[in-house]
Amino acid sequence: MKIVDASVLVCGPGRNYVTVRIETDEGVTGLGDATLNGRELSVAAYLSEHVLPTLIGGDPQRIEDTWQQLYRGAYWRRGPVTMAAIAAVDLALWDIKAKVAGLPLYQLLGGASRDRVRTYGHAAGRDLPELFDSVRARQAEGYQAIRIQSGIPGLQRVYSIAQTENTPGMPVVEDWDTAAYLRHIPGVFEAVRNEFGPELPLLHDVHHRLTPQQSARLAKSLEPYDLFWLEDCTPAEDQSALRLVRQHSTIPLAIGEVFNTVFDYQTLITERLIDFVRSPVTHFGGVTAVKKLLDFAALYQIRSGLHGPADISPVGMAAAVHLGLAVHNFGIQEYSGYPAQAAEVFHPGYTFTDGHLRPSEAPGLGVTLDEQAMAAHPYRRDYLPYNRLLDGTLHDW
Ligand code: CS2
Ligand code: MG
Repeated sequence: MKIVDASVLVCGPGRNYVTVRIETDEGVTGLGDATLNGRELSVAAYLSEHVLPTLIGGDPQRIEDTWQQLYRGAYWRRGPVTMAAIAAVDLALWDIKAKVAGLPLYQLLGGASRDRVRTYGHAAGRDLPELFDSVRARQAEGYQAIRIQSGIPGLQRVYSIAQTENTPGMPVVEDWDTAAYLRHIPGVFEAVRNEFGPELPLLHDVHHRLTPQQSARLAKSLEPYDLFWLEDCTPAEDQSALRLVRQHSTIPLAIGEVFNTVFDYQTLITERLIDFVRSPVTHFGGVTAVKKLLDFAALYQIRSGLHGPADISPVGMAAAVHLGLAVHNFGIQEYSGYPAQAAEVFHPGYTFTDGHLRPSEAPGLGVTLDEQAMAAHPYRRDYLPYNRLLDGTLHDW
């Protein structure tokens, strides 16, 4: 079996997605997700200029060897662009291998360790009534675990709360004030617990905005509300930052959605500074790399909580669901759904019921693409927002 074609498909059904399609001489096709939010075309160019031409004529069954060649052979290692590109190829090759075997991907990863994959959804509101409505809406959709994000008094534009109009093609600038945030958030969790009871698993994402000292204070103040996890409290590239948080709190910690390799986790895992790894299957070198990460984490009783917002395409999400069904140390899967137009392009195969995902039983990842529909949704340049403090200083994500 040989690879005869490999291409990059870029589309924008409600938001931008980059997909890799690898074709073999035996007519088996594999799909991979190469989406890197706000930097989409850099991965597309990395693939089409530097990676995909080297695959033609190669053996699609040699997944590990292809991974090593793309990682070690390029000289330039790591980084989100490189690792998103490697992930996309890796996913497409696993898709092909599982289709050739006639099995859903999870069967090649050891088979099912559970019946279904628990997810968490996103609730957010500018104030408590809006937030409570949002929690109820997620519960009505079936979610049994919910991430809570809230507006902050005095701040007009807070990430994932109020949609702000931006100059088309330019990033939105949002507001941040750490002192106001630290004052407000514990009361939000107290109110949510009082309203929804002690059993609903609650999560919270800090988006890397605090110092270790501020994070330790927040973690202590949230302890009475029994969070499932506190996510990304400190800037992720500083692994030692979580030592201080750990010394002061038993709150479960999750981090890693911006990590690209296991080396970003080395201190965090071996010193047991976290409880959940957050990397997506995409951006981290694919199923091959995340499976190894999870096996390493399992030695330290650390579980998965893979990144799964709408900027992980349904192709990447399908891979995460197969992996989540298979690995023993599964924790929870983020799943926030997709813009309605995405369903015209991606037919993901997996199903979502009662807050749980189940992979397709079709061979491979189980995802199919409608390329005609794709043509109706072209790419449009778009950015993530960023933050400034009230005096104009640029702040951490
Ligand atoms: C967030 C993401 O899902 C999460 O936990 O942190 O929404 C993140 O902001 C985006 O994926 C950035 O692309
Ligand atoms: Mg996050």
